[in-house]
Amino acid sequence: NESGIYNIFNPRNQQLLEVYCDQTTDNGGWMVIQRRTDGSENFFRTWAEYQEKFGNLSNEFWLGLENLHALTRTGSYELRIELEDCANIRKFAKFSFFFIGSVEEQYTLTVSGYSGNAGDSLSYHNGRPFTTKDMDNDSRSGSNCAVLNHGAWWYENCYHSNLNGEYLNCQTTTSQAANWRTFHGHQYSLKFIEMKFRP
Ligand SMILES: [Ca+2]
Repeated sequence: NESGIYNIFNPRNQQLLEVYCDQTTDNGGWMVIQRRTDGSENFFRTWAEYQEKFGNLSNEFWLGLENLHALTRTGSYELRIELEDCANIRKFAKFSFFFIGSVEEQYTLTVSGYSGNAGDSLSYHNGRPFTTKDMDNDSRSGSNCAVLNHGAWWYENCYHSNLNGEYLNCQTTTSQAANWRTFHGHQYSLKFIEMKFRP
């Protein structure tokens, strides 16, 4: 029951998948989807890269859209997002339902049932497919929101949150920052971000 790296059964391919579990926050049981801590990992990546896991499970990483689809389709899951600013103020947003669609659905995000103290900057993205710099599935005509905002997300036109944006270590200068609109606005680069889900 300690937080750390575990091997779990991956229904995607009947093999073991190495994941990070948070066993302390909010009674534990969380599988971490994404973490930003220091800017050491590049998150401005392609569609093919976002389909798979990348980064370091002990630090910055992304669990991969194919894994997320395979895992979230097995039951009913909730989502929790931790956000910390540079004054070490930590807030969270929690959603009582979370599901990632298949590749045929461009990994559409389904999320509902917000609670928390960070504000809801994700419901705007409910029902949206995933967009990367080389795969424009957003609703903004004539340009790609991932290219404009140096991230990869369930963009509409374009976003209320950009958690895969640039890690700029608390600078407040650009909408390309990894930010959450209802916590310091859309130009504030958060110091710590963690996304996780559990049954
Ligand atoms: Ca577009």
